[in-house]
Amino acid sequence: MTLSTKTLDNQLNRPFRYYDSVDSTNDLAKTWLKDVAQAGSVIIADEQVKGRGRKGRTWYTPPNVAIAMSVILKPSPSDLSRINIIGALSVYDLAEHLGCQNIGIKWPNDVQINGKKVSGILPEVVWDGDQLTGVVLGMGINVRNDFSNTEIADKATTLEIEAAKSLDRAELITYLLERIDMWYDRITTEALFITWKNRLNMLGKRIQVEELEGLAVDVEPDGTLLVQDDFKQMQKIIAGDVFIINESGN
Ligand code: BT5
Repeated sequence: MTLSTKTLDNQLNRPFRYYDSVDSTNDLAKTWLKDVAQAGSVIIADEQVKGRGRKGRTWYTPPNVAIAMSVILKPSPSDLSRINIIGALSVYDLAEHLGCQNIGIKWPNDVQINGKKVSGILPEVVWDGDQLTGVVLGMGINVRNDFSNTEIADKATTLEIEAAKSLDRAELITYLLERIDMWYDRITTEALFITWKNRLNMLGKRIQVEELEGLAVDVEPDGTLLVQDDFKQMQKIIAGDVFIINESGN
């Protein structure tokens, strides 16, 4: 079924704005947040023409095949580092619910299935001076994209491929928002952190993160990654791109 305001209206019990095509749902959500949107409000688009990843990278959202959405949240400043985690856990839950196998979270925010990326998360924080206005949790999920003949053909996958069935995006969005609400209610809990930690797919492996190579040893409750370098020094990594070098950690 195609996405539309009508199909979503029947399913979503929250303020939402749906668009056929946007530059980036995160940009619209930030504007709505500054106009005093209620927490839990969501922007959804069928297509993004300037979808963003981290560090100015492109996130592909062609029409009819994916989910692009940005959820407006108003956490306390001390919980900001957990918004990313809530996004990744909710997509993981969705993939599990659909019967996908071999799901993992690659630190900090990629949800992978069978080692390929199915979703990316981009939280963006909005401040008014030193006051936190809120945060926009941007989520991109591949549902039935065709990546053949693209440069990410061997790195990206979709929920329809991995679940081996056709899927209705409005139903997926409804389920995802339920999971986001559930985890958001538990934002300060140990359970949220432990579940995320257990779902990470690179702990115990030799990784490269930015300039550093070493053993991915652990994560801290604020999401920081601990990597033991080759001089046996523990390095704390707050942000970066992880590449798994060796499954055994040696
Ligand atoms: C991310 O960045 O993974 C965060 C993506 C967030 C997208 C959502 S969609 C709704 C909201 N509105 C936005 O404008 N953004 C958010 P990063 O870790 O930097 O990964 C980007 C890289 O993933 C790109 O450089 C490509 O290599 C790859 N990529 C791009 N599109 C992809 C896709 N659809 N599926 C898998 N990989 C993709």
